[in-house]
Amino acid sequence: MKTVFQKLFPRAAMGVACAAALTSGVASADEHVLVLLDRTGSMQLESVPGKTRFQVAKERINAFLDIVPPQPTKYAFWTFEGSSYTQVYSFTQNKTAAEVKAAVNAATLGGVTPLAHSVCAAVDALINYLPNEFHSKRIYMATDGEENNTPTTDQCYGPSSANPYPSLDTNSWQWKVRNKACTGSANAPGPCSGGIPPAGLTLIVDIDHLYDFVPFQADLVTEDAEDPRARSGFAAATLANNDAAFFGGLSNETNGRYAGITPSTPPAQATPVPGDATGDGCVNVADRSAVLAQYGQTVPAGTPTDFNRDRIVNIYDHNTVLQNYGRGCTTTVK
Ligand SMILES: [Ca+2]
Ligand SMILES: [Ca+2]
Repeated sequence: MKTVFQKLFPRAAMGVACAAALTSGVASADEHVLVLLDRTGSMQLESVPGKTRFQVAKERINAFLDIVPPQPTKYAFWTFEGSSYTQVYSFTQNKTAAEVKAAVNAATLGGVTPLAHSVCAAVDALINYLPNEFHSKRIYMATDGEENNTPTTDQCYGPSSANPYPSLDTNSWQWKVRNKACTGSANAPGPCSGGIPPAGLTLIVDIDHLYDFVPFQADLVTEDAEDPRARSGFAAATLANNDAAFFGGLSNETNGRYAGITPSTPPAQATPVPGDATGDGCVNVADRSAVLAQYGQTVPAGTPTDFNRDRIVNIYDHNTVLQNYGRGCTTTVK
């Protein structure tokens, strides 16, 4: 278990600790979640049929904010485009999930993509917010990738890695972002489990990646090598697939959740309803049964029944089903 909270409370004691907190009203450690929304121009491209990448990203963030969190949560909400990021809300503003949702829904599209710059600044914001207390820390980024505008003076500026994750080129932007998220320093490789000084904080990175998946077809590229359009198509596909490998790897290393959403992703999974563990777009008895079947279990990141992403299926996930019961269903099953 990687979060500070979970380090403090060993797995066997977790149920007891949660139960004690519920009955006594004693506050446990908080979770600090920085939501980072890509609002660059390419987010206007179509994702699943009838919805832009931007719309899908917004709906997914909305769904995340509708789950029942496992502990008190403080939110920050940033967007990025152009030359930098915008701090729409900082942690110290103490905004509610509903206020963050409203701001997410009001976000508009802009220009180019300072992705590395924004992620690394977000890591700093999380490290520096209440640095001497024990809290879980999470970045939740929705993006279509394609980093192209981090300032050359930035801590995480670098060329794109020629080699895909995990063999990232030293000093590439991907290498620096990965190091930053894991060790707190862009130029310091090290295990994500080592903890970021001074408190030994570990950071979770969740990424929703909205892109077009293009299968890797070496034969086709060789035959069409004379066609500039084929080459550029191949380059774009390589870029998207390398982004997918990097984002997936970074999420995995930090015990976060990666979701790749392409135009062929089933709509109910592209824009999930909170509480829908079965992925059919409807919250009903089947979802409750799915949660109960894994109740009390520690599960891998991304497990559908673990709505609040703390890698434990318990009362909070069950409450997420109950609070959203009937949502998305054409016929209500009680
Ligand atoms: Ca369902
Ligand atoms: Ca959970």
